Order: sequence, then C-alpha cells, then structure tokens
Amino acid sequence: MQNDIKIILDSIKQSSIKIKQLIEEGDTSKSTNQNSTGDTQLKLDIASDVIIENDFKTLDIVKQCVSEEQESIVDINPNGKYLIAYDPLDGSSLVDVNLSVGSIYGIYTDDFKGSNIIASVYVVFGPRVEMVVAFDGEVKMYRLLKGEFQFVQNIKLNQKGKLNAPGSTQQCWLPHHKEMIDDIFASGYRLRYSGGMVPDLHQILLKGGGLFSYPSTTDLPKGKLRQLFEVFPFAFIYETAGGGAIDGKQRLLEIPTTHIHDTTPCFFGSNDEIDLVKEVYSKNG
Ligand code: FBP
Repeated sequence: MQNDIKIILDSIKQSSIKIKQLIEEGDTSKSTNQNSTGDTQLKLDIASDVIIENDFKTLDIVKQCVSEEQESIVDINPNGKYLIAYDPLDGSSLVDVNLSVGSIYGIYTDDFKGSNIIASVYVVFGPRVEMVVAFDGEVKMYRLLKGEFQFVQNIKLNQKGKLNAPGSTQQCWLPHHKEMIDDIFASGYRLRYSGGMVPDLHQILLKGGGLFSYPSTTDLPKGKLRQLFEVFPFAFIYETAGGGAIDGKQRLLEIPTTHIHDTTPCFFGSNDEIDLVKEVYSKNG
C-alpha cells in the first residue's frame, strides 16, 4: 500500500504545481454554474477540478473519485483499489483578496465513508506551497522548493493549545455553543480565523493546538462543511497527529454518510479542547 499511496501523492504533487500556476495567473471570476451544494463556482474551482481529475485518470489504482465540484461519483478504473474524495480549491473565493486557500483529499477503500479512510492529504497555497500527508500513523509536512516537494517535519499536536477558530455565522450559534466559545476566549485563547478551512486548520496543527469549530447552527443545522472531502480528511489528520475530531458528541470518522455531498457539524483540536466540547455538548442534547 505504501507504494500505492506514493503513486497517488505524486499525482497530487503534479496537480498542485499546476494549480499554483492557475491561482497566480488564472481567471478568478465567477462561472455561471453552481455546485451540488448551491455554491456559485469560480472558474478557478472548475479549472482546478479538471486538473486533478485528469491527473487521477492516469492512475490504474484509482477506482472512483468524488469532487466538491461535481454532482456524481466519477468512475475512473473498475479494477482500481482506491476511492478519492477531494475539494479541488477550498475557500477559493479568498483568492480574490489574496488570502491562502487549499486542496483537500481523502483516500478511501471499498466505500466512501469515514471509517474507510486510509490516508488524507491537503495542500495549502499561501506565501509558500505546503503539503501535509497523514498515513500509516504519521503526519508529515512537505514544502515546494525549486519545483520539488521536500520533507520539512512531522506534525504532532500538544495536549492543549492557544488558538481558537470559531466558524459560521455567530448570530446563528446555539446558546451553549456561544457560551463555550466566549469562555474559551475568556481563558486567554487567541482568535485565528480566515474563513479558509485549510489554512485555519494548518495553523492550529503547526502552532501546537487549539480548536477549530464549524457547529450546527440555526441556519445550517447539519453544518456547512462536507463530510467526504473536507471533514473526514482533516479528522483523520487531527487524530493521527494525536488530537481529536468530533461532531459534538462522537468521532467524525464514525458518523454515517448517506450522500456524497453530506455535511456535518465538526470540531477539530487538541485533546483538552475536544474534551471541553464533549462536556458542553453532552449537557445540551
Ligand atoms: P468552499 O465553499 O470554498 O469549499 O469552502 C467552505 C469554506 O470556505 C471553508 O473553507 C471555511 O472553513 C468555511 O467555508 C467558512 O465558512 P464561514 O464563512 O461560514 O465561516
């Protein structure tokens, strides 16, 4: 399997170098299309998706793909072993204001569900391009230097951190969630939230810990972030890095997926912060 993951990683590296160029030179305007969750697609979203899908299509070991930007599962090779769900350019609307964005990949076997994820990858396009890979019990970070991704470090979360990244529309927070976030700030945590899931979660991982939350809200009871290609890949990374990832009560990687574009409330963080979320949410139904 090690070799198979390397083959997939090589494809992701190749796609990422092309996407980097697209971000720097491409058309950031809106297309006339919407994706399956109703988001208006940017031309960057569609172009990034085409790059990734075409690169995966050259791999015999890939059976199917799911993309945020496509309604249905894409069949690649009936004899393939791996199923890959990806968000080609998460937070793409931030490119227009020159903030960091990223690609997210979940690699599954047998079926698209959290308990079948065996590896995950994200690539953050910021002042530097960095790729983080969770596989076989380790989280490794690579940096694009002179056209090559070079290993930089392993990533481990501390027991407790200092950063708090509270997502979603605050006026739609449920009372117990608002009280919990206020208490976290009152205990001295620093606000670190850009609206880009990839850089926001990357920062918490690299700065040793904290909490990222995108909860159930009155306007989005099932949350906003998509299970297969946003939530589960980061859940796998945070757990592999020694932290936790829950929906408020249970492990995210245990929740059922009924549709490939399902969303879920999600919390990612160091263990002390995840324990706090469990305590608050267990008391509030
Ligand atoms: P995409 O819709 O671009 O896939 O990304 C969703 C996202 O931008 C995440 O990157 C981010 O964490 C979240 O939405 C921010 O949502 P909000 O602005 O409601 O906090």
